[in-house]
Amino acid sequence: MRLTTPDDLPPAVTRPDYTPSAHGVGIVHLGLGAFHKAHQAAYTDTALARSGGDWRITGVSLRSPEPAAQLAPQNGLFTLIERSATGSTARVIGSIANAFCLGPDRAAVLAALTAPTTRIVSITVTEKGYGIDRSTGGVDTAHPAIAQDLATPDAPVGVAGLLVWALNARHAAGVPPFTVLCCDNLPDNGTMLRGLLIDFARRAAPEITNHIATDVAFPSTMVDRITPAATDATLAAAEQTTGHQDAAAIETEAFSQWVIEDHFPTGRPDWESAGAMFVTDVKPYEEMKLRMLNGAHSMLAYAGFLAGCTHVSDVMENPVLNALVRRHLTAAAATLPQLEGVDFADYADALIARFSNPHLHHQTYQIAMDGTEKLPQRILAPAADALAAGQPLDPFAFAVAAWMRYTLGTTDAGDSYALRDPREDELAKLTRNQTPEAIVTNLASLPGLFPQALAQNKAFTQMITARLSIMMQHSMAQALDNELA
Ligand code: CS2
Repeated sequence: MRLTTPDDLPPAVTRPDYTPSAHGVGIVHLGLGAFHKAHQAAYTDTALARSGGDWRITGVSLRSPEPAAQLAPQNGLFTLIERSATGSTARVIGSIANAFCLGPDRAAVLAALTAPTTRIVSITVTEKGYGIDRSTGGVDTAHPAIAQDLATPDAPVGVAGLLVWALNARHAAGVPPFTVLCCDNLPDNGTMLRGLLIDFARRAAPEITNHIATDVAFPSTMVDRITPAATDATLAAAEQTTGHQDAAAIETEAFSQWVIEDHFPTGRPDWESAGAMFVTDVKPYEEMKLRMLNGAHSMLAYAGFLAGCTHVSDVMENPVLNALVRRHLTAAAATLPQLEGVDFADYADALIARFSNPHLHHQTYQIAMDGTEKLPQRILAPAADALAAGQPLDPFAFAVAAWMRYTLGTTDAGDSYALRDPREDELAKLTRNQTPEAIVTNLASLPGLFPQALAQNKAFTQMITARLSIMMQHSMAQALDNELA
């Protein structure tokens, strides 16, 4: 039988400690993917149990019909399997009240965005979902959703278009604005989204620009929970544990972290009761996580995938790669200002343990996607700081070379794979039949990617070229051996 009620679960499965239907909706979430379900939905579930409130979630996927098709027949319920190195637990989450897909459910989504009861709109659409021009901080007019929404702002399909449309409609109706909560792995994510919306509004609805700039809160957040894409094995494990079929089940790690700027003029759930940390400045936490966790992740994904490692835990079992992950974490930590109460060496140890978790089947290929959207904040910004401070650049040069090698789209054995990067056509043009030198020069001058100081630094580009040459002329395995020789 399908999971449709929390009332009929075996004792080993944790159920919502509240009556979901007794709580109204206060949050609209854009981007109803695995990460939202493992992170914000889980925090909200705990906060509802501990402190109550009308804070359930209307989840919206902007394009894919699957999340709503899986969740709606289950009344929004789903199983969250939490796996640590030593064991697994399962809980059923009750915080999602509605699950919509923007296309077919447009009227319901727009109604939710304009409802006075909606006080927060949170977002996880991945780095590429926003349509930010990284060189200006404004909109990328070539981004499909931005282009469409600028042309027809009254029928929005993307994040910027929907939010500006909804803030405009609320303002016109005298309804206070919602708080906009970006939960993607972007630096200074609240400020970034604010800049994007202001630029979009200037072009599409100038009369609302001032309201967005002065009256709308955009708290920044650092979000963390490693969440692999669900597989058939996930669904089978959920069914075995709960005794119910669950098309929306996901697996994640036991660890989770959420650091949030406490700026919610229209209220918020009691997320601290679920372990969230409220601070006045999220930036140092964000930088630590982006540069250490995500930076090491990207490096190990490119090098590991090409060295034949399917999962992150396989990477960690390879002694050379394991040592390179540690080296990368140390180099990234050296670029960070001190953060009170946090020891970066302990944080690095914890990351090594998390990456090594053998029960989490997190694919290197999943992390490798969208490299052009991830590299700037994860690898290139710390590399630029390391350059300015005279710190070692080899770890960053190796990571960049591994990404460049990956963009070629074939393994050392000659098998091809899909790149899955929004700029893959551009990448193909710049790299096809080129020498390592030309590839480095071409990719380093891609707009919005390399900070100028790095692109123009011969020593750094030569360090990348030397490594890329070995990767292309020999193999990733050879490059790995050379790296630690
Ligand atoms: C990963 C992240 O896929 C990726 O790019 O680096 O999704 C990572 O697992 C999360 O940020 C962990 O919080």
